[in-house]
Amino acid sequence: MKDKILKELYEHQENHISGEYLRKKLNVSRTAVWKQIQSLKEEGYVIETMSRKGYRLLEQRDEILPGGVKFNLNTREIGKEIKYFDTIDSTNTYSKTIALEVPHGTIVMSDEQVGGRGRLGRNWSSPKGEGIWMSLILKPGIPPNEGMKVSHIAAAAVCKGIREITGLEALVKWPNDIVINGKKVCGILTEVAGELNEIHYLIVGIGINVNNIDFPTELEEKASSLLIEGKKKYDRKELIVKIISIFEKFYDSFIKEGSLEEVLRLCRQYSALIGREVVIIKGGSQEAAKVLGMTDEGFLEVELSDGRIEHIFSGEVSV
Ligand code: BT5
Repeated sequence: MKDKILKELYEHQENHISGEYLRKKLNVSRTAVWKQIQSLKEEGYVIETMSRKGYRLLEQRDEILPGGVKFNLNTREIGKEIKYFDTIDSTNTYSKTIALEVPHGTIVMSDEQVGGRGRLGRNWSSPKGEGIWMSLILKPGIPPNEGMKVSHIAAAAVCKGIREITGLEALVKWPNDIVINGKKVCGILTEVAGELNEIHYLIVGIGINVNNIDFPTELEEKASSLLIEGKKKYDRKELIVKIISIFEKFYDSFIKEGSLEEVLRLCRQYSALIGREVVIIKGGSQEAAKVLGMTDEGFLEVELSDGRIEHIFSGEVSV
């Protein structure tokens, strides 16, 4: 019932709606309506209550409370269920604990992460109210070695979404970063649980620096945010809705038709690496190479200094 009340409030944000209207619409008592409104307020929704007029949802532009995302999404499955936190250690870590019980497409998001993770045990800085810190829980029924492709789908969706909303020239830095003017604005952490031949679930963690004004000293040189690059604040809800919608389209055509065509086209067109001289970091060693392209499998195709051509599956590349 709470969800239905929330939906009504979102749909009538311009006006107040009366307790009587809600009571009739949902066929419950006025006390029940009142109780649910109190409970929504406790969750952080700002609801104005005026005698004789009723209730109205007041939402600051930059809130990311789940209703604002959920009721603006037109997706089929992804984001139908949203778990929202003010603060959490890591949305990826939490997602793992609930993945088997929740439906495919559930999104976990938090206004802040205090233990945000990157790859290989690295940290991901996730200050409160400034970015998008979310994880998608997916159950695609594909072999684990295909998981990497879902990561490329996420990268393409984030890149396209950022471009459409902000007009900024976001590029995909293979395999999992989005950069603007050479600085990282987004990182993606895809984690897979399953057996040799089938994935049980896959968690795609997406961290986007949206309205960060500054960064810890150690990140200053390499990190940026949409606000810093675009010189204005962006609405995180709007970005989430756009990115999730694009993601579901790409994901569906991959799962249903096995097609990654549009994703690969975007990753190639907006590649931060193709055509450039880079350094490939493998374990402790480093090797200079020129990036030739991206294969249909999503590998990076490089030419090493001795002329050998290699396809890189995962790893670190610096420019
Ligand atoms: C990544 O790892 O880029 C993956 C980041 C994924 C974050 C999301 S947020 C939601 C979900 N929940 C999580 O706990 N994680 C996911 P990697 O390629 O290993 O990059 C990590 C490196 O990026 C760090 O070692 C820093 O140098 C740098 N870094 C840390 N925080 C950053 C930030 N906010 N912006 C840009 N760079 C950052």
